[in-house]
Amino acid sequence: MLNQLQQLKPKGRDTMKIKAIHVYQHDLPIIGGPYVMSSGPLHALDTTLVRVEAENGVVGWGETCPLGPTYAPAHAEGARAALSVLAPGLIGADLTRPRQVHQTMNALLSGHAYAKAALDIALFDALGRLLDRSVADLLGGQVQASVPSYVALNVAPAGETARLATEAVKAGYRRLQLKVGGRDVVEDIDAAKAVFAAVGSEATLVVDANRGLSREGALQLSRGLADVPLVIEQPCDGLENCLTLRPMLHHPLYIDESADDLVQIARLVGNRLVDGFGMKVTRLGGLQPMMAFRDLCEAGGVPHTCDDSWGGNIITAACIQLAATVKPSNLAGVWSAQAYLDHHYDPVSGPEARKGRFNVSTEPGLGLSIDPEQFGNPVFSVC
Ligand code: 0XW
Ligand code: MG
Repeated sequence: MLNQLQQLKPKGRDTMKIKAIHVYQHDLPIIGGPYVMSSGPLHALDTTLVRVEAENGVVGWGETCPLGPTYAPAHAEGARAALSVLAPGLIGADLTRPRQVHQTMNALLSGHAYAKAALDIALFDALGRLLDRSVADLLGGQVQASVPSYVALNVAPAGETARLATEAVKAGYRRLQLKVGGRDVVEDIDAAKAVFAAVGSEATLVVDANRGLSREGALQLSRGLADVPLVIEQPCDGLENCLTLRPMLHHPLYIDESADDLVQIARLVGNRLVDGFGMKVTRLGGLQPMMAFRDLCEAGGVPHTCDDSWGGNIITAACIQLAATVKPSNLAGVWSAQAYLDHHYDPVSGPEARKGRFNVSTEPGLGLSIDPEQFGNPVFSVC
């Protein structure tokens, strides 16, 4: 697909160069909140949206929304500051060459993958519109027409968690991620046991501490739940803390926050050091590097999610389009913050899970139609 495009006559190429980049700040209050993880409650988040315009008028949208300033080495103002460094250097770049754009971004700014990802996603959206193909097509083609979603359950009393788990299973979800940590481990054990008693084998149960447990706490959790089939996700801070625990756990180990480098991930997959990943599309820099991650995990038979930390329709659509290209047996699920948001960026086509699954748009790009007016004036524009 891209190869054909890159054979276009030179005159046609100028029209596919980036003409302008607009960056918006947008508040995402959490409805039905707060969202509670081991680090505590969150009541609202601050997302950054990127609109890329090509010379021929084609537009693409990207998004990045850190989960507050401590979930990862990322924060909202940092995303916009990084984008202010990157954007000027991308004017005139060829949007049909995402690999070249990444090389340009890396020559302009080290790190800041979560900010680069917003530009990457916008370019894939624009390229899809240019070629009249979905982003999934640009990523190798979708292999399923819908993808499974999953629900994250707050750190909460056992009875409340079991009730919400029962509701989620009734709604069609077959994977539940129970947030643990930040309290006595005995309460986490009680909550997980209550959820298992409520839904049993109707759903895959994951307990995710978001780095919030000590090694001893993680061992106590696994031993206390030895007879409950579940996955333990990112129990402790630090990759080696988690890896050295794995032989002592009664459960499979997923890594999330600590999986932030493709070479390190290759080691984890190649040496069979983990059982899966909770993976954010923005963590490695967007859809371009996520293709390598996807293929590496498929080759190694290591399942993973296609999530992001937070965000609205744009980031959810990007996760869905990528997930649609993942071998179904290797896809653990697609989480979306949409259930916590009071609006869609695209009221007509904004992704909504139905019966625990997202339908995969086959429309060009991300399949969204977004009115920039809803976000007010850009924080800055470069052209
Ligand atoms: C459940 N998520 C995908 C959404 C929140 O950002 C946290 C994250 C996780 O698994 O850690
Ligand atoms: Mg996680």
